[in-house]
Amino acid sequence: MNDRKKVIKAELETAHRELVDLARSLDAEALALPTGSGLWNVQELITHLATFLPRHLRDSQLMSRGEKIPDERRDEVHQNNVELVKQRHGRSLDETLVELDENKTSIVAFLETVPDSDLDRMGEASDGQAISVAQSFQRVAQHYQAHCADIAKAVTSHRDNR
Ligand code: NI
Repeated sequence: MNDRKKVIKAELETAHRELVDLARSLDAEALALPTGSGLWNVQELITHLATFLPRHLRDSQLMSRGEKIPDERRDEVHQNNVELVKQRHGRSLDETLVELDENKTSIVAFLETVPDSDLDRMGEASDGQAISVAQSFQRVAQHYQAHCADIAKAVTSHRDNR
């Protein structure tokens, strides 16, 4: 792996580890807290992070081959995310973290196969933004980080309101 891919891989691994550490630090009460999304509680938000990746991986793979991602409106992506979380209702955190880990392993394995020359290939993300293949990997780490911040906020505001 070249240096650039090593940096992207390290970002993914770090964001993933931070998410797992945060998830493991939460008790049942914290896992049940509502989040700012208004839709999911903390545990469901972690489930969302464990389930969005196969679709994202598919999109990144198409992008790396210079193929267009099939047109899907943003609310369909959202609906799909909602459905994936719903299907896993009642599942334990441990099971969710196993799925999260499997997905992270697949995306890192895919990163290792992407030729360096394809990292700057441009494509369209599911929200319509023009992004490069490298950015599509970075978005995974950013997605973990954004929702970790949502979780931290939910936990903090609950503590402050007690
Ligand atoms: Ni999200």
